[in-house]
Amino acid sequence: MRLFVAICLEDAIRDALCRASGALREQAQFGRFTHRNNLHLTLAFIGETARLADAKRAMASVRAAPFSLTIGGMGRFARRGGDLYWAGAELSAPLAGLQAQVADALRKQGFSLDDKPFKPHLTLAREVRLSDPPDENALAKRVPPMEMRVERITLMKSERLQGKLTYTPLYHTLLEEQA
Ligand code: 2AM
Repeated sequence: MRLFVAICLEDAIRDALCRASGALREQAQFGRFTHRNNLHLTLAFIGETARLADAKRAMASVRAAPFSLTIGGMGRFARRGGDLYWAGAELSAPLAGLQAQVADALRKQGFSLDDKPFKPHLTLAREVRLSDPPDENALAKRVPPMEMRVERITLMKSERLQGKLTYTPLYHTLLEEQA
């Protein structure tokens, strides 16, 4: 199975992201837009594995306090064949600490993760082709700043069901105030 660890989003945030990606969809000649249910912030991508118990053990070892996540802005990663558009998330100290802890816990369980620096983003669309892509400043204004309280992280399974990309939560770790 294909696994990753994510922060799932509140409804109000999903709504705002859908508004921003809807506007992009109207302008685009082509794009694969993330379904509302699939919007998330990835903390670690595990990839294909059969070791679900080890992934859960890593999740269970994470100790972190709830924190406020700031989402906002939009950006673009240029890709051949169509760009990836994302909404930003602020790399605050609690988010960076949590991501590092999740990655360490997974590595301790023997998973090998990408060691590129963490760039928190919420993918809104892939393979987007736009004849006149908005410039960086205009894009940044398309998602207003929003905050949400992060109280759990989730181990997700990613699969295609009847051709549809489907994410299923398999395990949660609650974030709790640390003594
Ligand atoms: P992306 O949206 O930037 O592609 C599920 O695929 C999640 O894991 C997505 O948020 C995806 O990020 C992330 N991810 C990170 N590395 C990945 C990889 N090598 N292959 C697929 N997804 C990856």
